[in-house]
Amino acid sequence: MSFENIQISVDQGVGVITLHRPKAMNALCSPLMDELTQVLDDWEHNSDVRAVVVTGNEKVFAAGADIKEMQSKTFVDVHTENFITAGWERITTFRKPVIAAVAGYALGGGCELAMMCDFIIAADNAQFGQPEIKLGIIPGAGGTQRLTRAIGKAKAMDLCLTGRNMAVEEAERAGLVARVVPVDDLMDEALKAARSIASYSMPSVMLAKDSINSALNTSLSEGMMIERRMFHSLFATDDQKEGMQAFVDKRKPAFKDK
Ligand code: DAK
Repeated sequence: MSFENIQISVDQGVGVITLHRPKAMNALCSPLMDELTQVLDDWEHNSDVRAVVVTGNEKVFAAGADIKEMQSKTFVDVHTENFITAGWERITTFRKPVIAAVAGYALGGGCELAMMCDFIIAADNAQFGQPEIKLGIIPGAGGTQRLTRAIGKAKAMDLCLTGRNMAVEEAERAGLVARVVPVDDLMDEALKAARSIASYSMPSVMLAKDSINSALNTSLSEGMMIERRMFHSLFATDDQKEGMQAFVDKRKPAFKDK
């Protein structure tokens, strides 16, 4: 597969998607989102891909949806076309873990795309923001919803209403990013994390992801029940036996995803 707006590679169980529209600050135009969807559709069923890293370049992760593409659209256009909605939802339904490796600007839809990933590893030059208010609109892909759940109402209001950027230290303190690393180490760190996830038993990795995601949509008691049932179900796998036997034998487990 070759694409115009992204670059892809697969190595050691990890698929890497690099957003690549350098002249437009990686603005997320519809063709780019379609390409992202196509790759994720393919990798969902590709057993060589056990974890995914989505990244940009050193200066920008993505500066949002493509303003020039949206500029002339009317309410009727965006509503009847269901403008860009379908492509944007794909990453949230991808079942294997996805890490966002963010350097530079992650603004508007760029910040929203990063938040759709399972966690964010950020470079020390990263900046996050929802500047849509400056364009006369509001966020449309989770900037008022996922951001509020991630960092709370006060900071989400501050960012969405003022449109200011949040530097990476503040983003880490607020709980938006999992770790901050020097910009030169970003891809090494993201790949190391993704490879370590890829080395585990896929059934347990996928159920861990499902269980954490259920925390956002359930009461604590319902979530605990989901977690308990998923925990119990993993005792039906060979990999649970292998993982525990390997611990007792003081050796590395050889997981088979069975
Ligand atoms: N769209 C289109 N082009 C963009 C762009 C964008 N978001 N961001 C930058 N560019 C283009 C610039 O126009 C410029 O193009 P030329 O003039 O060279 O042709 C080129 O990239 C370089 O940008 P700058 O000259 O501005 O570069 P600087 O280093 O000076 O500034 C910047 C970098 C990132 C601070 C600045 O470019 C900037 O503020 N960009 C706009 C950020 C922004 O407002 N983002 C929010 C966009 S609205 C939805 C899903 C998603 C969304 C909505 C709905 N659904 C699923 C329904 C999302 C909406 C948004 O993201």
